[in-house]
Amino acid sequence: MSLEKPASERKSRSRLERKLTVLKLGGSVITVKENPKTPNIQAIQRLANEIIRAKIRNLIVVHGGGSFGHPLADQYSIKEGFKKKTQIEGFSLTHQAMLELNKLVVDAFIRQGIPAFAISPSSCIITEAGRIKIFYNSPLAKLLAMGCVPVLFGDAILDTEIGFTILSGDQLVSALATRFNADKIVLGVDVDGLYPRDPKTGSSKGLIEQITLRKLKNMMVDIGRAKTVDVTGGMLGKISELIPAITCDVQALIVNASKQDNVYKALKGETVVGTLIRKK
Ligand code: IP8
Repeated sequence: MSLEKPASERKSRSRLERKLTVLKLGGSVITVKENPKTPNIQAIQRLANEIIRAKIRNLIVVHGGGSFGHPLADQYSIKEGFKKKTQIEGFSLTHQAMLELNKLVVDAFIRQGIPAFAISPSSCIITEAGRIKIFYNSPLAKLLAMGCVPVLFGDAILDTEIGFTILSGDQLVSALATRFNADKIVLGVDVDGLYPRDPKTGSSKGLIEQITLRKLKNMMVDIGRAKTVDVTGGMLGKISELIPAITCDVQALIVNASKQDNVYKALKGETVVGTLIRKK
């Protein structure tokens, strides 16, 4: 009796062992943040076009909540956990809103010829006090082996300690990159990268083009000591979620996905304006 796996399974494994990119499309890029449940269809279509043109083989896409998930999650305090019955409606509504946005994204991808396949994080992940605890990732692995592009999203999710919570797309990106041995994370946001100061308050100077994990952590400690708010417009908080993946040698590239061809260039490995974070 041969213990060797059938040829089909061997092929699947070798595909999975190939390096992979995890792309996050920020909610502020693919939705109009000021108007509840308003997609930015133009941006979604442009990004779909950039992805297909980049001809990336192993790719997982995660998108954020923007004006679909966040207003409802805030209204019903979903992140804080299950405290009163009236929140259950909000838990459902937040998830449904994310499904609506996910459908728009996946439809646009399929129209462009991307073999996209929607995966609901709440159907395969359970958190413990807000951190991913259980992740049934076999369907995702099989989809990748088949050449599909799984498309996930930040979601309203069940939690072993607090009943339910919000799983951010950023935590999900990091977990996916680590579990699937990615070599690169591309974080598509609505600013050019990491600044020592918030670009939204006027300063456009001083974009950090490259930073090591050690320097990044020092920067976070300094900001913590100064007890100031996150001076990078929330960016440091997002990046702190990526630390587990960067520690495992995954490179993270932050680019402005609101600007034409930045995601394309980042996926292709071409020179692009942004911030590259490496372990060393
Ligand atoms: O926009 C949160 O994901 P994010 C999604 O990546 C929800 O923080 C449901 C608010």
